Amino acid sequence: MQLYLYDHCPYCVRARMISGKKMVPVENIYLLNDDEDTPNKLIGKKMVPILVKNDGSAMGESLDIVHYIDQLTGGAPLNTIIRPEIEGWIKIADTYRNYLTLPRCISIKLPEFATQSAIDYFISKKTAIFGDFQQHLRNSQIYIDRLNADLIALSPLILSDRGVNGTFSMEDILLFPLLRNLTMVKGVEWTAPVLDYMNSISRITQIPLFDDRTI
Ligand SMILES: N[C@@H](CCC(=O)N[C@@H](CS)C(=O)NCC(=O)O)C(=O)O
Repeated sequence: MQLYLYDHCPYCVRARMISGKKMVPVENIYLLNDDEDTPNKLIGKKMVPILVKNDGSAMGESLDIVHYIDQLTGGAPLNTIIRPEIEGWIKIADTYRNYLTLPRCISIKLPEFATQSAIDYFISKKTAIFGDFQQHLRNSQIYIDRLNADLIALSPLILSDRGVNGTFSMEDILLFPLLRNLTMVKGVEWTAPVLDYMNSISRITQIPLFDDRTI
């Protein structure tokens, strides 16, 4: 199977997590961000992740892909219970995380931004939705302070470094991709429980963090 994706895309990380954890062989194909033709041809819209199954059919929507790969392997399906505290934490982080990650992800040598036209496409599209990147970079400390406080609040919700609710579950599929993206941000004060959790899930799912290239 092939997974069409961008490295900075948290929805794509969901799909990578389940294939990594369940050791289902999937070939990652990184698209340039301005490649509209490939996704349009596969699923009729410009969106990733896209899984091309062994029978050649294409599937979009990250959670559909997670469920598909999960059931392929047999065994116990992922626990899909999401604690309201985790849902609430994600909702709060969603209000500012893009202001930190969108202006940075174009500068850390990701495959989807290998050309200037891919970078320009992304800046133009995301600026229209989220506002000016330079402004967000200037305001970074405001969002980093918020994140630091939120990481302290998240720490007691992490019950194990094998999975935020004790074992690998849907909570990890929703939470880890957001945290992973935030590892590209310099100056974040990661608490020990969150850091242990991220390093462990990174190992289990074979998805590297961005902590070697913070800006
Ligand atoms: N509901 C979709 C959302 C996927 C999504 O928003 N993907 C973004 C990348 S993070 C995308 O492809 N956006 C179109 C674009 O970047 O042009 C899912 O869960 O798979």
